[in-house]
Order: sequence, then structure tokens, then C-alpha cells
Amino acid sequence: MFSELTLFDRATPTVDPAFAALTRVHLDDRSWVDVVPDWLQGADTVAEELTDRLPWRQRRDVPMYDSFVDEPRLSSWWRAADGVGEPLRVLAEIRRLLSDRYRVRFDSIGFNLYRDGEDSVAWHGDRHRRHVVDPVVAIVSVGQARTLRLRPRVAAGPRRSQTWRLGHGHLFVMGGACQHEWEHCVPKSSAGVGPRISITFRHGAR
Ligand SMILES: O=C(O)CCC(=O)C(=O)O
Repeated sequence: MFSELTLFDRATPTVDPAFAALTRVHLDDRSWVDVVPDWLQGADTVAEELTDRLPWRQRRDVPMYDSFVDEPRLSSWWRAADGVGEPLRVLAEIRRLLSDRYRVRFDSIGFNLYRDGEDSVAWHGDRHRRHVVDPVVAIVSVGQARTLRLRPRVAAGPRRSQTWRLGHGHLFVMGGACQHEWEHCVPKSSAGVGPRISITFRHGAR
């Protein structure tokens, strides 16, 4: 599936432990995002190995009138509580570095496979905000870049969204009140885009 990706990023996967290229963007006085372009080197290797190794599942949880339809992407999950190591060694390193930096114990990894531009996720805030106050959600993206949008959940005037392009090893971290007061989405793309995997680290897994 990832065979059409660029060949230049097939290096052994590694990340910058110093987060040297990190930029923090304050969405407002309670919510922020951290962005590190190209944080993960060897992103194409990670994309290929995850595609081959993970048990990808089709979730049916998009409400539509009085029934549920397939989510337009495939997913897979890893939980520390299951006692099995991360599917790739670099993910253990990433989990440790993120936990140290953000001072929370990231204990689950959700993997989302957007096969092409038809795959997407609608506007939402992560559900675990219901039992974790101000959760930090970290996303490492591999494969083709896709647009991620953020907009305030409630706004007095027009709700202006902010946009990032995430793929090829980018790290994107949402924190503060972001899951409570902002929502995010990955819209469909008509640009003939190839596959992307978002690797999402969360804490307070249930
Ligand atoms: O794919 C992404 O970058 C976003 C994933 C996401 O929002 C989610 O799974 O809740």
C-alpha cells in the first residue's frame, strides 16, 4: 500500500529526543498545540511496517439517522495494560519521550489508516475528555500529508478553523483545554492523495 511513497525516508526509525524544532501555538489562553515537522526519521519504514503488522479493523460507529455506518478509515489499538510490547521499537521510545516531556503516562496508542482521500474523520473532540481533564493527545503522522483542522467548539462569531498539513513524520500535540473547547477533523481530499497513518498517543486509557 505504501509502495508509492518516496524512497528517501526508509532509514532506521528514530526521533529527536531534544524536540529541537518544536513550536508551540497558543489557540487561546487555555488551549495550545505543539508542532515538530519531520520529528520521526524513517517514517516510510514505520508506515510500511505498521500496515503489514497491525490487525486493522473497520469500526462502525458513525451515527447516521437511526443506525450506524462504517467509519471512513481503518483503526487498530495498543494498550499498555495488555502487557504486550509496542508493535515497533521506535514507538516505545516515542511513548517514553512524550511521557517525560508532557509529564503524563501515555498508556494507549491508537492507529488510524487513511487509505486515500476518501477516508476522513469528522469534527470531534476526543471522547476520553469525559474522564481525563485537559488530556494531552500526541499524533505522529506517517505516509502522505493530510490536512488537520481545528476550530473552537463554540464561538460568538464565525468559527474560523486553523489548518496544518500532517504526514512524513510530523509530531502534533494538542493540550490544555483543546479536547474540551476545540474540535478537530481530517477532511476528505480530492487531490488523489495516497495512504497516511496517524499514530495517536493518549493517557488515562480505560
Ligand atoms: O488522524 C489524525 O490526525 C486525527 C485522529 C483523530 O482525531 C482521532 O482519531 O481522534
